[in-house]
Amino acid sequence: MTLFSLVLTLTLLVPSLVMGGMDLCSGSPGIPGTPGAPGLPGRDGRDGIKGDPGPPGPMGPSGGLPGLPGKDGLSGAPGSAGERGEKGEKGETGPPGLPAYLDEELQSVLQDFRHHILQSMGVLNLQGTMLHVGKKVFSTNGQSMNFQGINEICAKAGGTIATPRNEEENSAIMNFVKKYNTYAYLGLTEGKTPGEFYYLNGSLVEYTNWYPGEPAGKGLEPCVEMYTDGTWNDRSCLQYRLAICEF
Ligand SMILES: [Ca+2]
Repeated sequence: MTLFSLVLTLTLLVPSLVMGGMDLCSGSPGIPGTPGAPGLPGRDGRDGIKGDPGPPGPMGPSGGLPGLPGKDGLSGAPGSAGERGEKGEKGETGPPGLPAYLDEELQSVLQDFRHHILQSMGVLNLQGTMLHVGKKVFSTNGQSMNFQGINEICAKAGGTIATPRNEEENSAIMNFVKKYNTYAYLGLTEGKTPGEFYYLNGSLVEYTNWYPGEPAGKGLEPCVEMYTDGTWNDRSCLQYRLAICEF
């Protein structure tokens, strides 16, 4: 029997001895026994709450396999403009537009043109510097110059030197000759044969209104001037004559 077992037995017996002998005698309580040995470990407790994530681990050894590609970065700034490309080929012809008489914008423009042209013609007619004969218009700047100078000034204005093709046109030119009281050169020149005159386009003259006895220059008067009565005379090209053009 161990000391522990003995103590335990006495502890259990003493109270009954004491109780049973209560009436017989009373003693003082005994001293407390020594503490018992620690018990067996208890069962595991419940799981605790999840802890915080730990710090990142150390970098792995070099020489490992490359990782997956990362995400795309932010867009960069726009680049500078490139050089101008070559001109493309001409496109196909577009669809046909409205007929002219249904095109209101076109009709409006034509009305404006007509109005401005009539205004300008009114001014020129009033000044007496423009005469209509059929589809032809004769005009003068009132200046006198030689045959070459008249041809140049008429060409510069977009016309040619006045050339009467019939009596009506001849009368219109005569009106300017009378008004300025100055003979005018006409658009005719003498050919290789004396007395034969040609238009400036090279064709033989068809309508003529020679003064009686003319042309009498015999090849020495290759130009033609108009007198104030509308008749013609062959003359040197170096005189100063009224500049009349036709358009
Ligand atoms: Ca003559």
